Amino acid sequence: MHVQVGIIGAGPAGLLLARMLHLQGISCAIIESRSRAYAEGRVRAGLLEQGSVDLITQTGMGERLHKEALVHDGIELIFNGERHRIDMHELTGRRVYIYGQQEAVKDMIAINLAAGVPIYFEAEAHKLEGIDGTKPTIRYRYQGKEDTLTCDYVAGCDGFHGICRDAIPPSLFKGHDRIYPFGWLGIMAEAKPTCDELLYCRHDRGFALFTMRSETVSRCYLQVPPDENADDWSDDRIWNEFDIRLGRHEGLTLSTGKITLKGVTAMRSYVAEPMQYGRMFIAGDAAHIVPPTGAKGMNLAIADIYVLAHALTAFYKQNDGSRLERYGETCLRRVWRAQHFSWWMTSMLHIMPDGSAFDHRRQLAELYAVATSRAGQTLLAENYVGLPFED
Ligand code: RFL
Ligand code: PHB
Repeated sequence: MHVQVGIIGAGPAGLLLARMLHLQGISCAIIESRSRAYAEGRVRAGLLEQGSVDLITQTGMGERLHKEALVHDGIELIFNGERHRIDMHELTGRRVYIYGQQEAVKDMIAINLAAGVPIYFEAEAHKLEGIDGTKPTIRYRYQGKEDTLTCDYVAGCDGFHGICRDAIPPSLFKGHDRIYPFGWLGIMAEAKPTCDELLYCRHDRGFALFTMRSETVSRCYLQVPPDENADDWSDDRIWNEFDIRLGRHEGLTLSTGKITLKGVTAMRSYVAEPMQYGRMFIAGDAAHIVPPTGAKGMNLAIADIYVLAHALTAFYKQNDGSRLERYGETCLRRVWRAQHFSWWMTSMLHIMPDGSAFDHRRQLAELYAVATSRAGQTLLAENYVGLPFED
């Protein structure tokens, strides 16, 4: 089979790219190692920036999102026994949306398939050939057989554990990595949200985040040691810890319910440079990872695709390859801003296991500096709702 763009990975990045290319009449196909049910059931992100929602809407994939998403104007920071609200809409004119990543993925798969974009599920790409020439080939295994997809360009949307990033020659490649000495225990619960906005809590026992998926489903996270076993956390222990880290505040009571899912996620920051080699471009988690505190992972994947889809369109429609040449450079400006923001939110809100009394006092001072000054709140809000897309 031959297509103009061969896409590896049916996560948010690969699926959005397929949709944007299809709308421009550029042929593509997606190779995805997992089954459709697995890709649609994977619980991950939940917060979309306004710009991500606008792009999903413009590409005709926002119908269910606009019916079901919860729209948020602000967040709260809770520290030192105090609640501080940041009114992001008043500060920036923009909002954020709560809509489960797997719901967005379901919508994108259905719309791509209905439009006739081929998605090969349970097809594992294992080798790229000729990406430094003019006819790249993706080798993959599908239904027990070896197969090939030839294309003009390869889009590596295959997540952090994919194969594309490793196809960049080591002599040209640099991976910037930071591992954090803690992880997040994440739960999903049949419980109405504790508050109708997200609560980011810094407590001496560790960070806690209260978020949600709907008016009846809570999604909450606790800072835990990175190698923590989720099975060591009974439901009672989990709710008790959330109760302590939330603290006592007038009009705010922890809402509890049946826990339907729990798991521990490691926290890291990672950037691959460059994000392209020859005729291959990497996008989303294949190229960068952020700790989830800033809610940037899926949004960065979407922002990369905005750049890549426009660059491929300029090449095929106007014979202008200059945007493709600048793809990685353009993306990395935003990627490093999001890296800084995600690192900043993480370091400001988590307890460092080896932190001294000085570190704790300094951290509280920083939180006061942000939460009690309009300039500080604006810096946080502008980054949280998302920087404008550029291409
Ligand atoms: P994905 O979603 O990992 O998709 C990559 C796809 O590639 C497939 N694949 C292959 N297919 C064929 N052949 C191979 N050799 C392949 N190797 C891999 C995989 O099966 C998969 O389907 O990457 P993508 O598209 O770049 O999307 C990135 C996002 O998934 C990720 O950044 C977010 O989930 C991160 N994230 C959050 N992002 C946000 O914007 N807002 C949030 O609120 C947010 N919260 C989170 C998060 C991630 C979390 N975890 C579990 C890591 C909360 C958590 C707890
Ligand atoms: C989520 O809803 O899963 C979520 C929201 C905000 C974050 C991280 C995760 O910062």
